[in-house]
Amino acid sequence: ASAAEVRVNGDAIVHLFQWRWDSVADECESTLGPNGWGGVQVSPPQEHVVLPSAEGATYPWWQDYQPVSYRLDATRRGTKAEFVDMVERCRAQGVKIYVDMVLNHMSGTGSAGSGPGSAGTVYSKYSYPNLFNDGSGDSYGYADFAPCYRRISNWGNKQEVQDCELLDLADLNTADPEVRRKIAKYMNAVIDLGVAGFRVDAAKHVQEAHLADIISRLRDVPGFGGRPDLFHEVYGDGTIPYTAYAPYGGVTNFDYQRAVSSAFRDGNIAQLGNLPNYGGLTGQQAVVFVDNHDTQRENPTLTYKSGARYYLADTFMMAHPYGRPQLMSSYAFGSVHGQGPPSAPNGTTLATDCASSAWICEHRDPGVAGMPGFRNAVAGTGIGSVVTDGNGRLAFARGSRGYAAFNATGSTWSRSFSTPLPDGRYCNVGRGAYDRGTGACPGGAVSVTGGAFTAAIAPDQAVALHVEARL
Ligand code: LM2
Ligand code: CA
Repeated sequence: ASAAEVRVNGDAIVHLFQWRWDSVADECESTLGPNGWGGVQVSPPQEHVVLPSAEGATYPWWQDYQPVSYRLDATRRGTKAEFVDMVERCRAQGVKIYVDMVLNHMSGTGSAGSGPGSAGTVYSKYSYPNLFNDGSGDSYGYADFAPCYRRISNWGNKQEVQDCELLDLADLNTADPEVRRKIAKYMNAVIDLGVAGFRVDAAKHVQEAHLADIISRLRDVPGFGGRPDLFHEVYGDGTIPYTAYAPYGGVTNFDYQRAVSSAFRDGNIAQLGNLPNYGGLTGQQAVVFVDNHDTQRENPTLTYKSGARYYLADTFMMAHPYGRPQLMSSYAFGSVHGQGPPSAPNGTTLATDCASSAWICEHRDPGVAGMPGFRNAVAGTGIGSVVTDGNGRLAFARGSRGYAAFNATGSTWSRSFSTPLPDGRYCNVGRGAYDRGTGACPGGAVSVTGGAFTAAIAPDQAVALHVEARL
């Protein structure tokens, strides 16, 4: 297809955590493309350790954060052919694939100390003899790892945080241009397949100049065109601020995550109209989220387990212009940190079934499904006409293209809202996606007359109206 024929959706990304490649492809066609999602973050596609039993879990999800080669041909989520098919089917829907890129480290210690990986490569910590299986002989040996060779102990020392081992994981010596060449070789291999972006895992643990050099080696994206779109996973602090990584792409904003999640949990949202630059990041620089795969386990302020209030926070995140939203989409999990996704006895992941209780599929919730459409319709507008009522209620306009109201209290919010929206009948996309083709509007209609509408917003629900969903 020529560049003009390539459809591109907006900036909203959903993390289909641990989904099989074929399930992601199906979801792009059935749901993500039609609802206007711009991207999917997929779990790492490179060969990883395989742990039938570790820390109380069978095949823990975190196997994937211990790569043993850059081979794509066998992860628990499918084959290389299935990966390629996914990239192409999602692209046809305007949905970019973002690869979760583990480049700081390889495997760790303990039960993952050595063995064959998911594609059969024999490895041990500091020894990865066959990185590409392409006859190149590219490998990593002991000298390719940062000379610290021990776990990070002083988190107040930048050099140690970047050049010693995170969680005892073998820390790649990115000071060496040959190491950077091999990392970029893998990234270019997936770019050539059509991957359009990367979530850079543990970016804070890699020196900024080394990341800049790796990025400079990347090729343009075929299909969508342009430079690959990267965002860096940085848990900013006094030693290494978020802003250190802003010159190299988007940056994950955990300060936003903590502030916005607790504001919703506590019913204290009236202050969220004009958001500060959390962590020093501007809205253009920040990637924002209510939870991610780590916080939902380790710091669960709000997750799917919290119910409607959680989904309301996601609705807000999608409606507000600050940051690029990244929505978590989970499988159900209990108290074991490493509990893996629904799997076959051999450790390969089962197809996603959003109708089963084993998969949560937050992105299909009525509070979320219509919001990429809202976001795409109001892109480029600011916040106006802010209304509050007590601590738990907030409404705002997005230029004259959209309007949204949030009720984070236990009682119905009934009132008339003045809005810059043109008069007309609108679908409430805060309670379900609007289907332009069929005109289906599960969220119900709202009429704007004389520059105002009246609504009775149920507890922990929202109203969201925009000009592309006029009935
Ligand atoms: C990340 N971002 O910076 C990921 O978002 C996070 O999920 C990863 O941790 C981490 N960094 C490394 O990529 C997960 C998980 C850990 C797990 C690691 C590596 O949260 O529990 O650590 O992946 O698989 C496991 C064991 C740990 C052990 C380590 C190394 O849980 O006890 O440390 O492997 O063997 C001795
Ligand atoms: Ca490092």
